[in-house]
Amino acid sequence: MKITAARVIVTCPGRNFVTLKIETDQGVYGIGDATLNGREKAVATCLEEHVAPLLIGRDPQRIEDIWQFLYRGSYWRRGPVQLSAVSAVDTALWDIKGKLAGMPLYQLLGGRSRERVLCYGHANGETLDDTVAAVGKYIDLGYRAIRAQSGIPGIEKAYGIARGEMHYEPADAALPTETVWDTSKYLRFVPTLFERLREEFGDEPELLHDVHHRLTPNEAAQLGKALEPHRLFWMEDPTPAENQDAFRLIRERTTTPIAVGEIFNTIWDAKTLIENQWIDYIRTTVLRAGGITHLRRIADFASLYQVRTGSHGATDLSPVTMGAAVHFDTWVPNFGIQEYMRHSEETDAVFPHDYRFEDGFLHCGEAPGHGVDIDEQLAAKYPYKPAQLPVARLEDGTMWNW
Ligand code: GCO
Ligand code: MG
Repeated sequence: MKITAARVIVTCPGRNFVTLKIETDQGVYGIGDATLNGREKAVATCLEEHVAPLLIGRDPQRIEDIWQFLYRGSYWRRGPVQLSAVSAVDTALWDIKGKLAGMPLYQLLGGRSRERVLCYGHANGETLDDTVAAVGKYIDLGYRAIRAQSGIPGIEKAYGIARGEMHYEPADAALPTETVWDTSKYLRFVPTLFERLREEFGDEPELLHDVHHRLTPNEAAQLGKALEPHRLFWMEDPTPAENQDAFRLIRERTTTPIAVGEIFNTIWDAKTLIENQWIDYIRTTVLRAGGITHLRRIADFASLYQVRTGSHGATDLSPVTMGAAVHFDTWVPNFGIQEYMRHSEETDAVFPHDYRFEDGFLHCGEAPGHGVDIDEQLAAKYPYKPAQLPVARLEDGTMWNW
């Protein structure tokens, strides 16, 4: 059996997506997601110019060997562009294997560990009251776990706040929008938000919050401590994680659970965090961290240290990633939670899929492979539209972490 083509499809049904379609001489094809928000063309070019030619003529059943060939064989290991490309190939190959076997992906991995997959949705609002109302809306929709982000008094554009209803898309302009950040205002405000949410909704709903890399380790420890009475499910990305040792300072000062890893590309980005048990949840995804093949390795390593999975699932990960993720979550023994930011109707139409949300949980389907396809004719109607992520500066103009 041979790979005959590896084609890249770029489409923008409301937001940009890069999709890889691997075709074989037996008519079976597989789909992989290669979307890297704000850097879509870099991955598309990497795939088209450098990776696709390496695949032609290879046996698509040799997933592990192709993974090793692309990772070890590229010499330039790691990095979001290279690993998003490798992930797309790997996801497409697992899709092909599932179709050949006539089995859904979770069966290939070892079968079901659970009946359904707990997921969390995104509630956000310009003000505290708006955010409380948004959380209420998610509870009405059946969500049991909800991430809450709010506008902060005195900060004009806070991370995570949607302009429209339900769909938050940070990549909002061809050139990065400049936002202003103020740590003191943020630290004063956030505990009041969660105090109010517990008052309104009681102990039952799981509440999450994304700090989005804005704090120093000591500030993150202060926030974690202040949030302890409100029992968060997790505090995400409290500080940038290039220096994994920084998390010791947070861990030793607060019991608020910590989740990290949506931008990680390999196990090496998380190794110190996991083996020291400085985090509770690892957020690596099928798309960013080497596909099913490598994500499985990370999850197995994490399980030795009682670290559970909590994969990234923002809208910039296409339904292809979401489909593969729900299969992975259905199997992975040390599953924690799955982020689920619902896609727009236009996006769902371009990517027909059989996973579904019901009653606060996601369910994967039984179709062979990961169960997500692409309607190429429809995709062609939505041409690529340049959009980059914002940047943040302190009030004096200093560049900060967005
Ligand atoms: C999350 C993420 C996203 C990112 C986005 C960047 O937790 O869902 O932080 O909101 O900002 O995926 O492309
Ligand atoms: Mg995040």
